[in-house]
Amino acid sequence: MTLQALIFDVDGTLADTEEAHRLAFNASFQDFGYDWTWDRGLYKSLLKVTGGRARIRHYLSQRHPDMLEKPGLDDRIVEIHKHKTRLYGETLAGGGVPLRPGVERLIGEARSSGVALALATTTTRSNVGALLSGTAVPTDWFEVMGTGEWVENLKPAPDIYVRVMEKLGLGPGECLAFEDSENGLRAALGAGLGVIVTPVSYTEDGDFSGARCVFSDLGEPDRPFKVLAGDSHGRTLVDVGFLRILGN
Ligand code: XBP
Ligand code: MG
Repeated sequence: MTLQALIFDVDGTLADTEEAHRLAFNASFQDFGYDWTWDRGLYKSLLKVTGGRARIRHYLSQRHPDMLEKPGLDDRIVEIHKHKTRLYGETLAGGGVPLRPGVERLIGEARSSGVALALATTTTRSNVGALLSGTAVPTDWFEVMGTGEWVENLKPAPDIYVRVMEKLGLGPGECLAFEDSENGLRAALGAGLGVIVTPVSYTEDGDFSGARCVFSDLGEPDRPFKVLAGDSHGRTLVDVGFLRILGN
């Protein structure tokens, strides 16, 4: 195959953002006067439900089922989530969460090699902007930015990857996807893509069968990745040359 594009998930893959999301959810609940608190263990299990609004609804169905009967609950969830997004954006503006090892390097290298860049995420466009605003990677480097607003069915449904490839005008054999979670991996595999998984602490327990490779991160020249599954072909970092081999 000729590798034409790299499609990156955002949360967990570009940066380890889930802790900032968790704290923003909790702060929003507090500001709305609810005594709901998501600790790390609970949040890890709630991450199985992608998308903040669906996650809040799922939590209520599990822990506060009486809330589901309240009139106007859906509107209330939208308000809580909007406020959460504002708080999260404030935390991230100006580099609150750094990019993961190798991300800036690989993205820069793809650009200079003529390989297109795209995003396929469950989160909102404003959160992507907030994350990247504090980094050396501007949003306009991504030819396509597929965000949660684009699709009805969030990951693990393949829809977001299918839409992104439609916009790129490319097929799955010409692209590779980067994910950190089992839900993300299933979404990308469902769209027919080859996938490189770089888990974070919130997602490391996932079942990553079907991934081309699972690495601790993308690696840097002075900071090799750890191989968690798959064949690294003797490499110590993910670069475009290696991806061309993996894509085949
Ligand atoms: C990430 C998510 C998101 C974030 C929260 O999934 O599931 O919901 O946790 O962001 P992925 P929002 O990395 O697979 O895209 O509150 O904006 O949904
Ligand atoms: Mg992710």
